[in-house]
Amino acid sequence: MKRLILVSVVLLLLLSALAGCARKKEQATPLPAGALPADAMAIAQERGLTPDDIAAALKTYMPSGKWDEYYLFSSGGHSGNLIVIGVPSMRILKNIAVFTPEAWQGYGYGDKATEEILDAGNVGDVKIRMGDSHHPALSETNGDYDGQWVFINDKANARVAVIDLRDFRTKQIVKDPNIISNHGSTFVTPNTEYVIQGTQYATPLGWDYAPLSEYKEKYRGVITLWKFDREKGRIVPEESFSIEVPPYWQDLCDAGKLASDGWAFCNSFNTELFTGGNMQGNPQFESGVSQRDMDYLHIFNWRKAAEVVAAGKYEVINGMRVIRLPTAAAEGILFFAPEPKSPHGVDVTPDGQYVVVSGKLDPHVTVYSMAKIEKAIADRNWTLDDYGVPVLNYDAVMHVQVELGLGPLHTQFDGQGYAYTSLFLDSAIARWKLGGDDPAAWTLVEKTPVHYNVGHIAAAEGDTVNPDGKYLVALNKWAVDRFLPVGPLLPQNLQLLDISGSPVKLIYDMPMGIGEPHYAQMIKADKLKPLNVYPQVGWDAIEWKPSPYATKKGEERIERNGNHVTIYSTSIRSHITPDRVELKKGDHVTWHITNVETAHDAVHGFQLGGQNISLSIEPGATVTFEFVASQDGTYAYYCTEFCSALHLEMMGYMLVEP
Ligand code: CUK
Ligand code: CUA
Repeated sequence: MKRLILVSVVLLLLLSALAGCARKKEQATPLPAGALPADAMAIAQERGLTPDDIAAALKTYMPSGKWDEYYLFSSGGHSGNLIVIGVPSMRILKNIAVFTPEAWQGYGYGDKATEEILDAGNVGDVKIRMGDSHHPALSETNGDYDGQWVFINDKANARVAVIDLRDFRTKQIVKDPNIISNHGSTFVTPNTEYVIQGTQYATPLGWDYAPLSEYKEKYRGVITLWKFDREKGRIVPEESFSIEVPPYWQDLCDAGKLASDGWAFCNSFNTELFTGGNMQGNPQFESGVSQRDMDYLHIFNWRKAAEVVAAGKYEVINGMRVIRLPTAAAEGILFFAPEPKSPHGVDVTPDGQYVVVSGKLDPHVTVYSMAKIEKAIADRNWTLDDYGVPVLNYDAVMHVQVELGLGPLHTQFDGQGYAYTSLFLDSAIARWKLGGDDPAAWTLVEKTPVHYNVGHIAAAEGDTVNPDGKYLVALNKWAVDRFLPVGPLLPQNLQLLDISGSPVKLIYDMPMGIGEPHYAQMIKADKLKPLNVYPQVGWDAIEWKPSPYATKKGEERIERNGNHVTIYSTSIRSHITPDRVELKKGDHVTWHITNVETAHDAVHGFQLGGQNISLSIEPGATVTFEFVASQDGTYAYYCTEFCSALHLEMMGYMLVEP
């Protein structure tokens, strides 16, 4: 009970810290005379800019036509998408539709291929058209981003999506058949062999019904290793597998690399096995799951797990191969290490030697040594938890704790031996030194205020074996007073920090009026080679091959077979052919449109009023949609991209005869 009261007090403190998050206006230092050419000086003086403001402007201003140095791929949170931003200018370049339909990209508004992608993520017979995207993961080769693919999870429905960076389009959504929410997702193994995904809220496998009184016996989590086939550019569910884990509410995960290659790590935060009941006289969830001093860092050997699956030691549950919990414990696949309660982020250092765990309720980060973990495993220096999983001796595996400040959440790295940790309650970024063998050498260096209540941070290639340093983006949860007011729902505030020197400098505020970003990853722009137009006219962008429905100019036609009508169309500046389509009420229509253009940016859109159809037909692409002409009448369809001076004329009539 005492502990519960303590927890409630801590939580109250958290809340008051949130409400009062520091909002001091910095004092402006005047610009020394002669610091700038006279005309620039006049602007700076008129706008009241400080030398720091001017330096920040010079670092982030991107002259017209110049390209940014990095791409930032930011989750769009509950907007269910993935947002592409240029760094350092912080200009939004694209909002890639992933889990949510998006009309401009023609995603989920008739385009058959995109409807099929979305439908693959349906839950039973419920069409899911939303998502809570959290963690993008760029594909890696030898632990470094390779710029080919990016993956992202949907926490709300336990799904993972594959996005192709040749054309920045979503190509696949997979649904985990055994869990209903994920969070430790997505993280790739160093050569993108697997995309890692962990459960968040435990349920019986397959989210079958079982009363909460049977939580301990029946509820479970899984860690799923989705096999990625680079050749096909697809996750292959038949080659994927899950590892059953106790219902401890797994949180974030990270893959090992170099010294920890073959391993992966996930936090957990409900080893209490608490199940709520705030109307039945039980404590609130936030107290109930925070009673024990320690939760468990999950340490698992995915390479060994793959061998165990190959040896046939699994059960197929709802179509997925699952290594059951006793097998995982017995085969040396799964270990726990105690970690200070209610941890959030877990991040592996660039050399793979250390695992950094941040606890929301602990001002320290706790650093584990991979060498010590391996030694403790070899020495069998463990006790068993209630499920028979070895719990390694904390003192044997914990390397050092570094006190950083209030509410540490997530950690990134630069190439200079520094780590950066977001401090949610302090609204600051801590820069601290990775010390190596000597625990005394791990020290806090400086703290930089951000605005406000920072969640994830993303440094340039900051979670790879080879971080770039240079820039760091703070993805802040609260914006409060930073921007012009827009009503009670405020934009997200992404802040850019220059981490190339000391002290760290805040150089840009970027309001983003889309969803809530969680994690983001930043990749050097020259690693990406997106194409300008599809490889040939009549291209199927999802299957990545010529479309069987490609239509050449002059070969447009309408074919009727009973009440099935098939239309083969083309679009080119400034007409759609055919521009007259005559149907009968009840006709089943299959309509293919090929954009026969090969010019860069010569995109034609297509919207058909009254039918909920919106397509994007990019240069060279063939797109198909189907509908039933269930209502007679006269309809207009037209191009939605202002593609030429005669764009408004790019239309057609569809007549549906009663
Ligand atoms: S979580 Cu959102 S701030 Cu989903 Cu990675 Cu930590
Ligand atoms: Cu094509 Cu407007």
